[in-house]
Amino acid sequence: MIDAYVWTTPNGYKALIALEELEMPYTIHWVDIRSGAQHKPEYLAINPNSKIPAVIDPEGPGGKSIKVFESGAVLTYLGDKAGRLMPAAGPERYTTLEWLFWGAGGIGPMGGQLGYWSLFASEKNPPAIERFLTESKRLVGVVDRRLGESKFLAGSEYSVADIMSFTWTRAVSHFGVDMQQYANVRRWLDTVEARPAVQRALAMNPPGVEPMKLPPSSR
Ligand SMILES: N[C@@H](CCC(=O)N[C@@H](CS)C(=O)NCC(=O)O)C(=O)O
Repeated sequence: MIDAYVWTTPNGYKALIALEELEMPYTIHWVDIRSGAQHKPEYLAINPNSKIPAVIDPEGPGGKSIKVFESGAVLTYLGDKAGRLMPAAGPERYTTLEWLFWGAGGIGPMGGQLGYWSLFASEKNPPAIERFLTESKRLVGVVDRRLGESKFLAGSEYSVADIMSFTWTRAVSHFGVDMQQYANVRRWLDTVEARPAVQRALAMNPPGVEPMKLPPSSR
């Protein structure tokens, strides 16, 4: 049984979506990042970077327990273990990795900064909002062009690359990016969001915690 260390944020949902899609048995450990649980020594032993998500698989490679942190590594690990949503070899694997890394270095951190500066920062900083809004729009434009030529990010098949960027692309529609300009992205968001596994994951919430309220989506 896999142990999943998550919280209800775009990065946490990536791991939950993958586990649901791959129908892997797992136990959820809610790491309350609002109260600093990610900095506790017991969690640092799982993820030295103090962030969610992370997983522990007691039945890892060679039958040995393995810890995996960073959402891109978690998705790669789970897809490889299941032999689904992650091509095992060939050019398709590298295309999937391209988009996976693109999500890790692009829409994830830029969308996260946009959310912070536009919604959560205690002081308004217009240049910071402008910088991350401009970059997030540019990145959503990249996805839109890609999805104009390909049904999913890594090609004709849904993969971990879609899971990687779905949650943050969806999030920036609440942070000021006008999705009406990106018809291919809206089609893709609707397709991914409609998947039963995605619905199940997005409905998860730690007991007694009020779901985060965001401004309306531009979708
Ligand atoms: N590059 C990391 C980013 C993970 C990340 O930023 N997680 C956030 C939640 S969305 C977190 O744990 N924040 C806690 C903190 O910053 O202290 C990944 O892709 O896993």
